[in-house]
Amino acid sequence: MSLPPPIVLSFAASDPSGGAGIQADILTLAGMGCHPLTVLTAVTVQDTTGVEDIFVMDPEWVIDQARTVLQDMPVQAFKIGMLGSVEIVAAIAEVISDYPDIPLVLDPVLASSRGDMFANEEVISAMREMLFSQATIITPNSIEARRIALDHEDDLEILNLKQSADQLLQWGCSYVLIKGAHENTPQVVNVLYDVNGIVRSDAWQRLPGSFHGSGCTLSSAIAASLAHGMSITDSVYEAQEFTWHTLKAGFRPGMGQYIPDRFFWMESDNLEEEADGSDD
Ligand code: PXL
Repeated sequence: MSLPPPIVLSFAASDPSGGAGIQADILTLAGMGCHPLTVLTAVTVQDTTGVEDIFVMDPEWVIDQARTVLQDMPVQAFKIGMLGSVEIVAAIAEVISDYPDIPLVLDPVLASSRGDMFANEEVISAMREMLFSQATIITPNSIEARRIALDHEDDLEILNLKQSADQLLQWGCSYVLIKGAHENTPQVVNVLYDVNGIVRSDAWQRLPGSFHGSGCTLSSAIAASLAHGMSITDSVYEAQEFTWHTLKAGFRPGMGQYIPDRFFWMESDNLEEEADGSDD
């Protein structure tokens, strides 16, 4: 029997389309050689065109799912996606506070890429108060970064991204990765900040099309890299590279958005390319 791969526990919601949510996390973690443990926070009803309904889990069920697997298996990283309610934020905050040495990647999901809302003002406040100080890294897009940094929905343009990052870091997370896909720039520029300023900045070719699940893929890929023992800066780079390739290989299975291909590397062409590279 072989040794277990690194284990990552993801708290997230089900997306039956397989594009985002816990399904994205499972595919990404498996694609990056990790074993996924999954704690469901909610069940959504959605396809590739939009969200129709959300059923939020009872917080006791969230706690029970997590405690049961945590008592059985050692975990190398936590990842948190859609939360669903203030009570679930509190439940997860309580569980993970017992594991302060395990890195935590928090994707502060406020809405789907199509604009379906997943978090209200109360959930945003609860995240700031109970989860940010426990997070190794949070991964907002630029809209979420500005929104969470402010106490109200108005004047979203008054903060630049550096100011937003500084504000988010003040709530206690070690790193903030602000994703730039929504900014009006020729390339997509993702910037990693800590309290001293910019740690790294990576520019990627902007790909055509609208994707469903890119944020879940990126945050899970960071958690997978951390679970493999990589540093935070290397994890952030590795995860961006993995995610960019999943988008480049993305496919459109339905009538809506493209879905990232988390197993792009299994394409025979890609495997052959890699084999050629290793001969150098
Ligand atoms: O990408 C954010 C996200 C997270 N979780 C679920 C989602 C989405 C986006 O649609 O559906 C369940």
